Amino acid sequence: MRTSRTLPVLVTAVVALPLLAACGGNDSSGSAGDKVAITATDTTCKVAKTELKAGKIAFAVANKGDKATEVYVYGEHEGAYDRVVSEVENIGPGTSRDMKVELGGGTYEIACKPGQSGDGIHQKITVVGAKSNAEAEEEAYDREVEAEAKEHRFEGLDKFTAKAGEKIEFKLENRGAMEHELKIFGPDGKEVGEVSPVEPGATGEAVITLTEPGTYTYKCGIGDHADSGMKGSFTVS
Ligand SMILES: [Cu+2]
Repeated sequence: MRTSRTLPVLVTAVVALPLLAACGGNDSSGSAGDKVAITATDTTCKVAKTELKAGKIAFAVANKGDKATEVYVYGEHEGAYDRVVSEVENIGPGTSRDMKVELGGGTYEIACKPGQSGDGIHQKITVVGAKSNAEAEEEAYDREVEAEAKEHRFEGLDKFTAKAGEKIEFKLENRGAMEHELKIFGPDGKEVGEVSPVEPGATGEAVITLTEPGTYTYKCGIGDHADSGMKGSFTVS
């Protein structure tokens, strides 16, 4: 009985130590722990630190605006900041989301897009350190296309075209009641990549480089979905 009475005191002491440690020794102002805060409103996009160290960086995005927002990290490509390195979408008003990305040395732009459309509000950041590694480059892409799958058709791809060499992130939102996937085939009929089967209500993605010009075809490879209408084509020029 005696020993059990002293136990809560001990637990309190142990818990209190890490809390005290967390309060001191934090040298980076404006960040939550090791995260770099991005505060988005309907008219501003504030990045707490604009000079960062190369490596794995966690941004904590807080949407303090009235509209849903999305935040992008753009890398530089031939003088323009239009190479998507990372993004987080559908951040509702009053909510926060984390965005983790590995950045090599160089300059980047962070863009908040209130209302999830347009070019957004850009803030340049400088990353100090070694140039980006191959792994991070692999995840970067030129732009994205959003498609939806239903029984039995794809939507969002009928007007899609691309230029040869473009690296596209295909995003597939499954708005149907069955599992669907998106397989893409090059002009020679060989598969160039796929968004693996996606559960109803979920979203899947794949970054695919459209190397050769020509007519590409796509389909859902599950069951007889393609024959029921889940197929199509697009042109790469
Ligand atoms: Cu399907």
